[in-house]
Amino acid sequence: MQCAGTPGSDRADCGYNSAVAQQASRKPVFPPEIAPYIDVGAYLVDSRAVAATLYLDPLLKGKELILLTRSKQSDGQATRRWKNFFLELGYHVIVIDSVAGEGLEEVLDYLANLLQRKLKVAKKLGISNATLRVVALGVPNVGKSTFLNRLIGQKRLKTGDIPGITRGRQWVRIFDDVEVLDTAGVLRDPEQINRRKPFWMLLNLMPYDYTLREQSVELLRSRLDRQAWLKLRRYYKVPDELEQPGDFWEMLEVVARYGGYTLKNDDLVDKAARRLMKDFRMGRFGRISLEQPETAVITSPFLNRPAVDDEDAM
Ligand SMILES: Nc1nc2c(ncn2[C@@H]2O[C@H](COP(=O)(O)OP(=O)(O)OP(=O)(O)O)[C@@H](O)[C@H]2O)c(=O)[nH]1
Ligand SMILES: [Mg+2]
Repeated sequence: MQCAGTPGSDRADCGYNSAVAQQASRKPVFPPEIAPYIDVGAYLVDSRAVAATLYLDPLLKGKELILLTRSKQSDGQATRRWKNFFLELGYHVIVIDSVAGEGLEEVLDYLANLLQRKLKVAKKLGISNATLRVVALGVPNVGKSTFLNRLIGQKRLKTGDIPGITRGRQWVRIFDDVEVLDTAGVLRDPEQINRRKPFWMLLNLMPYDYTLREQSVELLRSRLDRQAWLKLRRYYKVPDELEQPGDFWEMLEVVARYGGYTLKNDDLVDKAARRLMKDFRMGRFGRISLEQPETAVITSPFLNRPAVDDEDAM
């Protein structure tokens, strides 16, 4: 398989892409036969690009817990509207930030509540040691392992800022009666992967790929409101009279000008694009959401009302 990184890109990029191909070929991230024993499918979804990072597994229908993560980096109003969007569909949803610690108490309360209900049902059936089983799911690098480490309260699972850190599955007992399963990134939507990729590259959910740079930069440019542009202008020391960039090229010219170079060859275009995307991720232009519930293309094939959440469903 050909590596899709920049020509001459390192082996890590190529390794990632073969992992992508493997998972996109519908290799399950957990054995389907364990689905009936899982109580909660905790879906980590990036609150900056909810539709582009959303996957729901039909095997866990009715057990969804949607976690809108990295809340400190997304636009708060957009995240609230996304929360309402899922609530109206009947899903349970919690806004979290695993690094800042936001929303984790609410997750623990939610799990404690489910555990109580499971224990009650188990007692009725004469089962003495019931365990609540939670599986963390989501696209590569979205923050599954970081979230679980925060729940556990220790760094038990390997994390890192490149996609593909978790390769296999790992069960971890977090309390006497709660177990969590960490999984590798799920990519089960081969038809829609190309639409999602520019978002993923912006969010560092996949390695830099020069063939996507125009789409990714244009995506970001088109989402910059006046306030974000003013922040960017200040950050890159752009003269006040300069108009907001009208296209991908003008956008990169701003970055290059700040760096003291011109976009005279492909390497320098890449340099400017990488720099812009990194600064966006670092929050230099403020908290930006790339998708809004009213306009986003939502393609997760399994997005519909979950089953009625009652004790019998446990
Ligand atoms: N600011 C912020 N950073 C986060 C958050 N969650 C994860 N990260 C960062 O995102 C990067 C990826 O986190 P991981 O937990 O390794 O992601 P993953 O989904 O397990 O990744 P894979 O195992 O590669 O699929 C790390 O650098 C984390 O510090 C969050 O809520 N807020
Ligand atoms: Mg991981």
